[in-house]
Amino acid sequence: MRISPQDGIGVIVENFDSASDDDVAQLKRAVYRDKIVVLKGQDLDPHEFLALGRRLGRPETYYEPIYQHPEVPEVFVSSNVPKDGKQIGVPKTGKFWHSDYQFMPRPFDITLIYPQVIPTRNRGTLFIDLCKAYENLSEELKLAVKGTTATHSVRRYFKIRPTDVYRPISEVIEEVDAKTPPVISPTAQQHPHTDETILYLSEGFTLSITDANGVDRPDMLRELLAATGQLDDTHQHPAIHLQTFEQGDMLVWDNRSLVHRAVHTTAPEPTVSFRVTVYDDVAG
Ligand code: 7UC
Ligand code: FE
Repeated sequence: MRISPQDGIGVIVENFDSASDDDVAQLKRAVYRDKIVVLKGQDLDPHEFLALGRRLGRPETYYEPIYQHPEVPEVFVSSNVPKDGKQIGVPKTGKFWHSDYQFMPRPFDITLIYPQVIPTRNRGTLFIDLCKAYENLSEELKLAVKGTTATHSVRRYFKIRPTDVYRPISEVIEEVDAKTPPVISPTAQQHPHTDETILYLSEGFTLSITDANGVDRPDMLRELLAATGQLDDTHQHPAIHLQTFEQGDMLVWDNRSLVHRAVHTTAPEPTVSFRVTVYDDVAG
């Protein structure tokens, strides 16, 4: 296999052989070191895609069944294209800054996205490296973050399911909070593979920051989100990396240290992508 750098964050990998243990080990190292890997020339059905995911870790099935691929539930489907007249997966997923499963007790370690139908305009995924974001904080802010915790929840971005139609919204919200209660984690945390410090928060899922005295700090949350680039609605902030892709590309990224957001066309263009998410060998 051949690894070459790309502009911004990440590397391009060509001639990857998923049957080769050496290629898989190199790919994993690249994911942790370079954060985003663009695997070129992939031609896989959903079963083969899942098998590739298994080479990187233990796949986890998304907890809400509406997202699951009808034949391979471990494959998460983002799609606005009906199949045989039926909606499969969920349209317009992830259109906000987040990391995958950040609202769960154990967020995913590695995400693999395999675009199937790619729109002609406004395609791609935006990324921000939260390790770089921490590094770039002022010494004063780094000190202030120490000992604080961040609370994450899916509450603001939970998608109404077809079965929720005509249910009172309060009941749906209660169900979301019961099934996925807010999770609390250190705002600054160590990456187990690289030892970098991650400023672990997102505009979409992080509800609040609590300081060492137990005081809610909305001011600090805003300041940190702004510093990372997540409050820039023009998406021109220098920390934002636009990852584009073409047919046959697969994106593999370090979900611990990146936040991302999908770019979705405003025009009603068909868009389909498959996703597999895995846990690696670090206990958690
Ligand atoms: O529909 C979506 O945007 C899915 C989102 C709430 N969760 C994706 C994830 O993996 O955390
Ligand atoms: Fe996502």
